[in-house]
Amino acid sequence: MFNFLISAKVYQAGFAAARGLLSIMHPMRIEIGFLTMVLAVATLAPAVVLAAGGPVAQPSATKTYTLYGDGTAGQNGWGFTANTVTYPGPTLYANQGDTVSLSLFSKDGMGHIFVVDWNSDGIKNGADVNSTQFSSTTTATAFSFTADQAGTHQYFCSLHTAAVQKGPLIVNATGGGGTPSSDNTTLIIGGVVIVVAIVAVVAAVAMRRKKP
Ligand SMILES: [Cu+2]
Repeated sequence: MFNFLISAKVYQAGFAAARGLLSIMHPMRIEIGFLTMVLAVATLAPAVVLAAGGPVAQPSATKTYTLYGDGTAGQNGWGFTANTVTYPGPTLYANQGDTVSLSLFSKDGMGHIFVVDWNSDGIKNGADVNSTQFSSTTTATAFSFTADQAGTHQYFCSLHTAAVQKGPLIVNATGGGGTPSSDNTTLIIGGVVIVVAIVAVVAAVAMRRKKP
């Protein structure tokens, strides 16, 4: 709605400038030139609005992480590498709707199961998603899930429990919350470009007709 108000302002300013230019160049053709511009802008404006504005969520992407799990007391937790295992483990980030693609390894050679604790109760149940059990220190076990719930969540190992292996998963909300301010900037630039282009075309046509 705000976008439409801005675009209307831009086009009004464009029309005023174009009218002034045309009245200097060829008074007799003001109305024809103006009508041409109105038709052209009416055709192009919806495309600009669609391209620049609207509550369109950013396209989903794939976030890729490598995680090493360790359930051995004194060195337990998760790490992006075998040598950086901590408790709690490193934060995994995603935008809502992203696919999180994990390559899972075992640091200590024991079996682990990676769980996303969507319902935040510390155990694997309900809508929680989990990998298969993995224990290889050298061969990755792949596990992907959709980050469909915005907010700060935790992941953990269901075999060693969250008390031994857990870490944060932050899912940023996208879409439905209005459009970033940069969208308005894009819209204004798009509107100005179109108006200037139309003025140039109409001016060129008017000048050409003026010649004998
Ligand atoms: Cu484990």
